[in-house]
Amino acid sequence: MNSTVYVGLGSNEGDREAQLVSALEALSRIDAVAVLRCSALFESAPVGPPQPRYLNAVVELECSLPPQRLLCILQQIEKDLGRLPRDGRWGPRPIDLDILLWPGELVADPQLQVPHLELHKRRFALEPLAELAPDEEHPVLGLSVTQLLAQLAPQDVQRLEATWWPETPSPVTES
Ligand code: PH2
Ligand code: MG
Ligand code: MG
Repeated sequence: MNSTVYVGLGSNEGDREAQLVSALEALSRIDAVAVLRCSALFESAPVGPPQPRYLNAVVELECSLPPQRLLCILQQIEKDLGRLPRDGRWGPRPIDLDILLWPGELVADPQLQVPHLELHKRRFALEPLAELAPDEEHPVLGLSVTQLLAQLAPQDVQRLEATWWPETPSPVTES
């Protein structure tokens, strides 16, 4: 069965935009995944320890895999794009791919939580998500993406005019 999934992309090491584009291309090569729409790119101040600024975006996927299988694929793409285990949970990283929201799914396993446990606190994830799914509800908090944003303090998150990134929000066509 196909479901819609929202995945957050982040990069704050190396050529950030090229790595986000490479991650998008890798996702669109997976048979069980189709990239439906992309948010704009956003540049954001790091949340957590001091480190370089991030580029963030959110993509809407259609996916016929269960959450754990999609997680494995995202982790493999991170590895292929040069993410090392030493990059850890909060350090700088060339690429980070997180399942943010999966309408109809709640996952509370040690290695995967959906919705993402920090989603409601992070403007760098909610602002791009709001371009794609403003009315989607957080199944635990019972608030829409727009409502979550409205209750959040300001954070330094700037929407960028895209350069190579697909025009937004629009379908990504595969060649
Ligand atoms: N990701 C983190 C930690 N801090 N800050 C911003 N601005 N963007 C991120 O993607 C991000 C972060 C851990 O995944
Ligand atoms: Mg993350
Ligand atoms: Mg991650």
